[in-house]
Parts: sequence; structure tokens; C-alpha cells
Amino acid sequence: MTPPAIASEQDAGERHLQNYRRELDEQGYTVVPPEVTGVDGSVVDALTERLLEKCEQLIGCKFTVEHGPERELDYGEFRGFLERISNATPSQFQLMQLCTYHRVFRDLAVNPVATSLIDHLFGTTGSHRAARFSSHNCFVKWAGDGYGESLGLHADQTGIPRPWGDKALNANCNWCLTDYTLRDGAFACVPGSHRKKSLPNLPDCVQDAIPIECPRGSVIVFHGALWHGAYPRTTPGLRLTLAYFYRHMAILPQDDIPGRFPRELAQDCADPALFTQLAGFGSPYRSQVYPLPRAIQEKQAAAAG
Ligand SMILES: O=C(O)CCC(=O)C(=O)O
Ligand SMILES: [Fe+2]
Repeated sequence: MTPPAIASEQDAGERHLQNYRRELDEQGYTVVPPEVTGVDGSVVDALTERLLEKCEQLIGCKFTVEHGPERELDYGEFRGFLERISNATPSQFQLMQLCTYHRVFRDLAVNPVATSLIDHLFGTTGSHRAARFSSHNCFVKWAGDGYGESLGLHADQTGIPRPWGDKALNANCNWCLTDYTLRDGAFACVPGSHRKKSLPNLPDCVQDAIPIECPRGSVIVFHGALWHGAYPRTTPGLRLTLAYFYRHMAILPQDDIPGRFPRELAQDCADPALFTQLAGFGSPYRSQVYPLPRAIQEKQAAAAG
């Protein structure tokens, strides 16, 4: 008997993802093109438009992908985090809590291809899925020092005590809303470094880093132990990235999504059940959720007896 078309399509899809899974195991990262995730040009346009709108609202000037910020930006005393490794001047900022902005950002957080690869990194799936959201951020970056000579190389699961195992404890999806090339300030990583299960040996490891070049709409999925950072942008305009950060359920979230994310928004997305599971709402230990028995009063007990 011929299996239903939908089942064979799913099987083909799963087989197709095998190559990405293998790459995740061997290299610690993989790049999935828009044709595979379904995040096509119109989705990238919608995400970009919403993001640039928010930048204008929060920062006070217009932003375009072609020209960057319309005015000079003043960071005051802020010196960046990864920038401090090489004493570089920040040439980017991050917006947080993107999934509260608009449905397009939530749809991306439950993208079936991306979440399936994230599941692979944590080694669990379905009702046993250990993956949870940690935070939903973006990087808006323009020409400048970037992270300086160190390329800001780091491992995302640095805060988790070692020894680390083979399975990831954090895992990341960097959605590229603009083309990634070396000159445009691409993601940098040391392939296979997740297998060292250690922090990067700066500055020596910089020579082993390579740029990940890919067209807009691609997603770079990577293991929390992978040594990564980025090259400085040397061209005009913006590099736009959404960094959707996941965690194993045993690890604390960066953003208190389980406690504070508006639950009604979780219902307004492409897969509310998956969003709810990944958000990690509803631990019964945050308040007295489980029912309690009532003590039977002596009179009642006597009557019953
Ligand atoms: O592209 C970058 O600036 C690095 C991104 C990064 O470190 C992250 O998303 O964890
Ligand atoms: Fe990172």
C-alpha cells in the first residue's frame, strides 16, 4: 500500500535534515537556506520592516538597510560586552524581547526546521522535548570596529559549569536578515570547536576562525559550545540578525519568558502548542497550583462513620 503523500513528504523532509544534523554534530554549526525553512523574501521584508520601525521608535532616528542610522549615535559610557575583549568601540546594538513585538517574530521562534535542529542539539524531541526559549534578540550592526581583533570569540554556554557533555545546554539560531559576507561583517566561528568542550583559547584560536557567508533569509544554527563571534563590517549600511537563543530546560532563561511572557501572545502564532511548550509556562511549583486535600472536621467524620 502506498503511504499517504503527507507522510512521505515528512519523511523526505526529515531525511533532508539529516545532512544539517550531521554538520551540527561534526562542525557545531550548520547553515540552512531560505528554501528549506520557508522563510522567504516576503517574511524577511516583514521582519526587517518591523525591526527598523522599532529602532526608530527607541533610538530616535530613521534606519535603513542601505544607509544605516540616519544620524550619528551616542552610546554614552557603554563600552559593549564582547567589544571589551579587544577594547573595540561598539558599532552595534541589541533589541530584546522581540517576540512581544509582533507575530512575525513569534512565527520564526517556532519554525519547524529550526526547532527540529535545535531539538537535535539537545538530543530530545516531541513531548520529551528539553528545548526552551532563553531569549529573542537582534543585532543591528554598522561599519566600525566590530568586536576588534579577537572577533569576540566566545561560547554561548560559558555561564554553565564545566565539564560539558556532547549535548548542547544552550543552542542558537542566528537568522540573517541581510546578506552575510566577510566585508559585511559575517558571523565568525571555529568549526568543530564545540568538541573541545572548553572556552576559546584567545588569541591563538582567531587564526582558526572562518567567516560564514550566506544569503539573507538563511539561518545559522549552532551548538552552545561552539567558539564564535563576528568580523567587523567594512561596508555602508546595516547587518541585521535575529538571535533566537534556546536552552535545555534545566538551564535558566536569559529572559524570564516562563514567568513574564504574555500568554495570550503565545496563542497568536503559527504553532501555539509548540510556542507554549518552548516558552515553558506553567511550572506547578511557581505557586500553589496542585490541589490540596481538606482536613475533615471531627463532627463530619463522626457523621460519616
Ligand atoms: O554575529 C554576532 O555578532 C555574534 C552573534 C552571537 O554571538 C550570538 O548570537 O550568540
Ligand atoms: Fe554568542
